[in-house]
Formats: sequence, C-alpha cells, structure tokens
Amino acid sequence: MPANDACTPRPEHHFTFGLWTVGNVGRDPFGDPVRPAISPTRIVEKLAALGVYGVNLHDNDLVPRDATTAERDRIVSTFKRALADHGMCVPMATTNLFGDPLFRDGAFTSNDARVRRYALQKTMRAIDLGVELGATTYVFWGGREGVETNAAKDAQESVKWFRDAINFLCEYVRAQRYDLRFALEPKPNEPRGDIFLPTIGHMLAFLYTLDFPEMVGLNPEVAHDQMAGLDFTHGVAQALEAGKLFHIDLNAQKPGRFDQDLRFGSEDLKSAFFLVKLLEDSGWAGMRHFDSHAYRTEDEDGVWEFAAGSMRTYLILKEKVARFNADAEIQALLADLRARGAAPGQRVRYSENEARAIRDERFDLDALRAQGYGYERLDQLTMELLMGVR
Ligand code: GLT
Ligand code: MN
Ligand code: MN
Repeated sequence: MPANDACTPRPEHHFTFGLWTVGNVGRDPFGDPVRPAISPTRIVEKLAALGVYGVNLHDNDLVPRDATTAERDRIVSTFKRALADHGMCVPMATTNLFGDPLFRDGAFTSNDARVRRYALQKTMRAIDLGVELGATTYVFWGGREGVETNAAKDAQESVKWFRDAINFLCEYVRAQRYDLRFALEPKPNEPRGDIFLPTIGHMLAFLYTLDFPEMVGLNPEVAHDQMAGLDFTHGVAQALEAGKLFHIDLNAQKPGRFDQDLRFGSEDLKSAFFLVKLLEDSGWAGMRHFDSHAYRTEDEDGVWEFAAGSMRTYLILKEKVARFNADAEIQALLADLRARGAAPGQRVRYSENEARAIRDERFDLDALRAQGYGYERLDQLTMELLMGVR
C-alpha cells in the first residue's frame, strides 16, 4: 500500500501506547535488559511522529520511586512541555502497585494492613499526577493481588479489601472533583500464581457491588483472556453491552502461555479481525491502546517498527471490516440469518398473551432439526477476505 493511505495512523484514530510498552527494555525472568531505556520525552517525540494520539503511564514510568518533590516537579514540567511541543496527551494513567518488593503479597489485598494503606497513599498521589497530566481514565491492574497458596489468604476477605480500596478511591476522586473514571483490568495469573477477580466476568460482577458503580468499568486485555483460553471478543462485547468498556488493552498472545504482550495482530489474525470489527461496528469512541512490547531480539529501531506495525495492522483490519460489511455474498448469508430471526431487536418479552401464544405455538420440529445454518460458507468467505483473495 502507498505510504499515505487509509492504513497510515493519524491522531484522529486515537492510538495510544504506554511509556512502559515502547519503553520496555526487554528484561525477562531469565535475562537482563537488552535495550537502553528511552526517555519519556523521546518516546513522546517518536510516537507523535508515527501518528499516535496519546501516551499513557504508571506513576513510576515517569517519576522514579524515590524522587524528591523538587525532582518530581521538574520531571513533570519537562514532560508536559514535550507533550505540548508534540501535540500529544495523556488519556489514561495508572499506579505501579507491583514493582516494589513491599507489594510482594499484594497492594489492596496484602495481608498487611500497612501495605494496604500505603497502596492507597501511592494511588492517591498517582491519581493527582494523572489528573495533572489530563488523564480522564484511571486503570487498576492488580498483578500482585492474589496468592500462590490458598492457605495464606481468605479469598472472601480479599474481595472486601479490594472493594474497600476502590470505594475509598472513588470517594477521593469525588472529593477532589476530578473528572476521572476507573477501569479495572482482569488477569488470571502472572505474576501471582492466581490473581483475584481473574476474568472480565468476575470483574463485571464485582463492580456492581461498589458504592459508585457508575464511576467504574473495565480495561480488558487481549492476552489476559487468551491466556485463559477464552474468546476475548465475547468478553468485550459483554462489557460494551453493559456500558462498561472504559478502556481496552490491545496486543497478541499464543494461547495457554505466560503473558506475551505481542504486537497486535501478530497471532490469531482471525480473532484480531473480529475484535476490530466489534469495536468499529459498535462505534467505540475510546482509545485504541496497545499494551504490548517489541520482541526481546529488537534494538530501538525494532521498537518503532513494532509501534508502527501495531497501528498499521489495526487499520488494515479496519479496512477488512469495511470489505466484510460491503461484501454482497457475505451480506446475503447474514440477511438469511436475519430473516430467520437474528435481526437486532428481535427479542422476546413476557406478557400473558405472549406466554399463552408460546405455550400454544406449534413448531415444525423436524424442519428445525433438519436445517443447516450455512456457517461453513460464511467462515470460508471471511477467511478468504482475510487472506487477501477477496
Ligand atoms: C503491566 C501489565 C499490564 C497492565 C499495565 C497497567 S502494567 O504491563 O502486564 O497488563 O495493563 O498497569
Ligand atoms: Mn494490560
Ligand atoms: Mn499483558
């Protein structure tokens, strides 16, 4: 494709990256960093040049853990200048509640009440920083909120501690009159053996038990559902349907492995296609955030290839979605399904009459048993479209 086409990222596409994603130095449990750290200001400059809309961060991606107030203020003002110079913003911020050894047993669910209080202090300060930078979404990823052994923790009490923390922080945001919503990010395991509230479904049920459920939604991540063998698109669809998709972490993953955070679309193209289709067809107005990083084999050039590739793949898949929606043969098959009753809005509602009608209805059960649905043809056409021969 030509250099400046529909697949060239532009700010209006609302692509974002985390400082921790392109800034990933390639450390893993078996090996040292392979790339030098890239300064936040350089990240802002490079991402802006690639057509990115904004950059997200943890408190400590920008301000080192042990910085003095003066150092913090200097770092923040340098960063703000870089954002202004390059027309970038910070749509989402979050807290690092996993790196410091004191969080080894969790932050909001540590068995030590002092750790739980310190986690609140660190988060309130990080919320202040995020809001100062313009963030309107605040993510909670509880990587250390879990156990290796169930002998250690009361799982019911842990849910209560987590709820207390989110309720407390909702009150804090309201008291400060911040314009900020919370997005909870589920993950089944890693770094903990098991993490509490491991899936979209667990988180969704939990958030309705909060004091201010309207302030709280989800930040689901592709890799986290695929690690658990789930269909990510179904989880996102359920969150959207509930009005609870507040943010999304895009990446790729081979199923059943540790969290790989691979470049979006680099594995399982078909599920990436259906995810883009869901977001685009539903008019998702939020950010397209990439929570992923370059292969450990890469130098800095590879990092920018990774960033550009993530966005380009998204836009190519968006083009494929438009083709799918305009494909006469595919649409005829879908029209057939709609004629059978699959059209949106064809739902049953209880009334006495309707109950009587259904009780008395005569069904041609043999015909229902015999009919096929045509999904082999539909899927083959979809695959041919994805493989570029359609
Ligand atoms: C970390 C984690 C991600 C979270 C980030 C936000 S940090 O990279 O693996 O899934 O979204 O805390
Ligand atoms: Mn994530
Ligand atoms: Mn991940």
